[in-house]
Amino acid sequence: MHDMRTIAEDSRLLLKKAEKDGIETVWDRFEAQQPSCGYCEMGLSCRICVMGPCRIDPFGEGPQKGVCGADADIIVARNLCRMIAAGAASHSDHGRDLVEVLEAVSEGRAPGYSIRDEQKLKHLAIEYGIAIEGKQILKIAGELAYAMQEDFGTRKKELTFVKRAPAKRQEIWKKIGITPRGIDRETSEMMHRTHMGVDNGWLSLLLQGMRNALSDGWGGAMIASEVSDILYGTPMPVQTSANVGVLKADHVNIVVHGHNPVVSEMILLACQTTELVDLAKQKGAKGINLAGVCCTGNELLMRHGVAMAGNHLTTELVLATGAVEMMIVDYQCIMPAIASVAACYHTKMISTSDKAHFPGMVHREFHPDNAKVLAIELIKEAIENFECRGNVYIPTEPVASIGGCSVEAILKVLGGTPTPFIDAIKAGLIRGAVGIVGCNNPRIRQDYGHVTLTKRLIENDILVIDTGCVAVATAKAGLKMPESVKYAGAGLAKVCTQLGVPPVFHIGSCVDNVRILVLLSALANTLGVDISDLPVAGAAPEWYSEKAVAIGVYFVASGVYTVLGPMPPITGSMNVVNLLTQGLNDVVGATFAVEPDPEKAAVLIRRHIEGKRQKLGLDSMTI
Ligand code: BF8
Ligand code: SF4
Repeated sequence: MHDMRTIAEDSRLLLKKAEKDGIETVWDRFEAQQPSCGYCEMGLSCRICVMGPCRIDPFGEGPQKGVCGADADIIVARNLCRMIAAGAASHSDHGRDLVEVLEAVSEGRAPGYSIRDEQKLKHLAIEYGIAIEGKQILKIAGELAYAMQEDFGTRKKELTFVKRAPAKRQEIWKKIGITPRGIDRETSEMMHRTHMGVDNGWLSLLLQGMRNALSDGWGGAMIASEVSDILYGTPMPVQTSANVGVLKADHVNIVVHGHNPVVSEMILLACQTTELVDLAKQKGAKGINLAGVCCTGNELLMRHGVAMAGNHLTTELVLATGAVEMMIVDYQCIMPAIASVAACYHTKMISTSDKAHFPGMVHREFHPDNAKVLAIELIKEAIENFECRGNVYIPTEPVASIGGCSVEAILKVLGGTPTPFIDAIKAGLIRGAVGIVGCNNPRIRQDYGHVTLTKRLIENDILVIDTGCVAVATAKAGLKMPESVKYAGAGLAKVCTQLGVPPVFHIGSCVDNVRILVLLSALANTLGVDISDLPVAGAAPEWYSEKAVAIGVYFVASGVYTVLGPMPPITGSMNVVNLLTQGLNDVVGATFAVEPDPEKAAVLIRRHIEGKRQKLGLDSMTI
């Protein structure tokens, strides 16, 4: 049975252990929810106001309108747009937290934090029109934080980073009126428009949905990614390892979970202090072992090579090892069930964000001014907890992997410009590139979508760039070492071998999907074309979250054809389905496709890439 739930060996073995220990997991709860509500699956239920809740009968026999008169198109579009708004808000609020840390650093209110990439700080300040000549670095940081905060509000006509997009793309956005103005403004307007009795045009709603998503991709998430680099360093290639085997039976194990490096970076610093390492040794451990899960894990992996214990569906199972002294969480993708798993073992569960409380966790709130001290206190408590440990079961050996493939790192490997990469594409050695992003979802066998699609693409000479939980899946599957070229086609293998890089690049956490936008803009600008002309695509084979919806929509609105695994809740409106899968081609030059089978998704993507190659006048194969 567990084989059907996951392809990851560590998850499979730990599921057996969890069963033995009487632990309920996400898969059990998923099964208990079946069959799920058909109205909700089709997007046909509405609970926006209390004249309802309402539902539309998809068979045409029952009601075709809600109490207010909203039809299927309106209800489906509104529901989707509210998903985009929630996703954009999540990334963007994460970005705001980083800007506030940057501001606190500039004012000397954040002990332990610093400016680690002055170069990037200066570049961004210039991009924001700030004069930097003769100014102290902290002064520049303060002015940049202020200017970025302006991007969140309503004082501008367009976001600063919109200028990063190719000119042709900016023109398209302008022409159809979806250039994002303020980060918070677009989310706020989206929520306004979807209130009962405001925007009842399914098309105009979806256009605002795209503008909202763009305010995430070219706004809030881009700020989150860039400011993280300023504060914690721009990633460069780094050796790491992945799967539950990164936990060490003879060490104090601490796991960070969530998304924002504001907390996890301080935890890392605390774990490295000699005093605490000595304390761990006094308590009979060999040292302190910090590991990550989900995206805050990716943040630490990218910048410091911190090992990765697992992705979304492994988060409960990591605790079932009995080897974790403390799990420290911030926000996003943290299942509220997780503390009840920890309660079966000695693991202490700590929540840290004023925005995110969880049942069964001890709440210890992190702010820039107390983070350093609090991190040390927590690690001490984790060390004290080592002696409470019971039996430990760490069933697998970790798999070696390379992370840290920021755009800067990729350009460095290429000698400073994208030209060698473009030459390899022109020569047909590399057919194209695909960004595979997103989550795990119990609807799909864990990691099967990610790993199968990645393998099919690289064996057909398509470079894969991944983030988030996909990046963890392919690391666990051993696809991220230079030796992994054995899985690649001859052309891609040749280029990767020459450069000494793997055929699958780990480009970061989910907010780092914006690095893909920056990379695509660089490629498009070098070729003098739009992003939608490039032989590239996006995919989210196992997505689950509202954030993933926002990401998918900003990919498509930026001109990237994107294939989803799970079907979004839109099938109740053929107008919405047709627009997203066909009509958008005429509007933004890209569409969505939905294909749960990764083998078939690979064929769709290869066809798309070969089509784009042909249009660009590059050689073409028939698939
Ligand atoms: O932001 S990939 S399950 S952990 S939502 Fe969450 Fe999805 Fe993982 Fe990261 Ni992204
Ligand atoms: Fe029903 Fe309209 Fe209210 Fe939605 S907004 S719950 S469709 S009355």
